[in-house]
Amino acid sequence: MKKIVFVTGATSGIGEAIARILAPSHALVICGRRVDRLEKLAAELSAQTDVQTLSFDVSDADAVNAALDSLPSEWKNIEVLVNNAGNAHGRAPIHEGDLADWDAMIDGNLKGLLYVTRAISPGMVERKSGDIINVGSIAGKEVYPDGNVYCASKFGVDAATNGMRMDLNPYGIRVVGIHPGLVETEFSMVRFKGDEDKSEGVYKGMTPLYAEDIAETVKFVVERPPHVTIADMTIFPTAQASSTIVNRQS
Ligand code: 8X3
Repeated sequence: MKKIVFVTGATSGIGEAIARILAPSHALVICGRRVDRLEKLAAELSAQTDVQTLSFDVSDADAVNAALDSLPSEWKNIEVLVNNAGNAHGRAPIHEGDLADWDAMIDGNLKGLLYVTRAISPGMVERKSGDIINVGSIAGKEVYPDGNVYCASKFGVDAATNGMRMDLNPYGIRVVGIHPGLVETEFSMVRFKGDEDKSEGVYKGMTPLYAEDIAETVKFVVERPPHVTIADMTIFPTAQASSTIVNRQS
C-alpha cells in the first residue's frame, strides 16, 4: 500500500483540499464529523487511491481512540498525520465572550489536535518515522482585537507543535507548523454563525488564499526528502501583511 496519510477536518475547506491533492500518491484516512460529506469524498477519491473514512469528534478523547482502534490493522501504520480540524466560533471582546464558543475553540483546535496526536504518535515513535503537520494560523503568531480565545487556541497549537518537534526529535519524526492568513473557506461563515455579510466582509476587496494554496504547501512539505523538515511556515495572501494589515481595494 502507498504511504498512509490521516487527515482530520477533511469534509471541507483546507482538509478536503489536502485529501484531494494527496490522493494520487497516498492512501488516505479521511476524518470528519459530517458522514454524508465524508462518504461522498471517499467515493470520489477511491477512484485514485485506497480510502478509509472515520467519523468522530476530535475533542472527544474516547471517540478518537475508538475510531483509531476501528481501523483495519494494515491501516494502523499512519505515516503522515495532518492535524487540520479546527474552527473559529464568534469574534467578540473578552468581556462579551460566549463560553460555549470558547469551549468549542479550545476543545476542537487545541485539545482535539493533542488527542489525535497522542493516539497516533506512539506508532511513529515505535517505527522511528512519521510526519506530523499541524495547521495553525497567523492567529497563533499575532493576536488581534476580539480574537482573544481563538488566538489563544492557535498560540497553543504553535507551542504544542514546537514542543512535539523537540520530544519527537530522537525518533526522526518531522513536525511541521503551517500558519495560514486569510483563506476563503467556510471558516468565516462558521465564525460568524452564518452571517453572510460579515463573512464576505472578511475577504472584501482583496484576493484571499484558497484551500488549494495551503494543500499545495502540505504536498510540498510531505514530499521533501527525509533529511528536510519544513518546521514552520506562515502563508499570507499577497494582500495581507499581518493579522491586521490587509490591502483592500474599494
Ligand atoms: C484564520 C486567520 O486571521 O482570521 O485562522 O485569524 S484569521
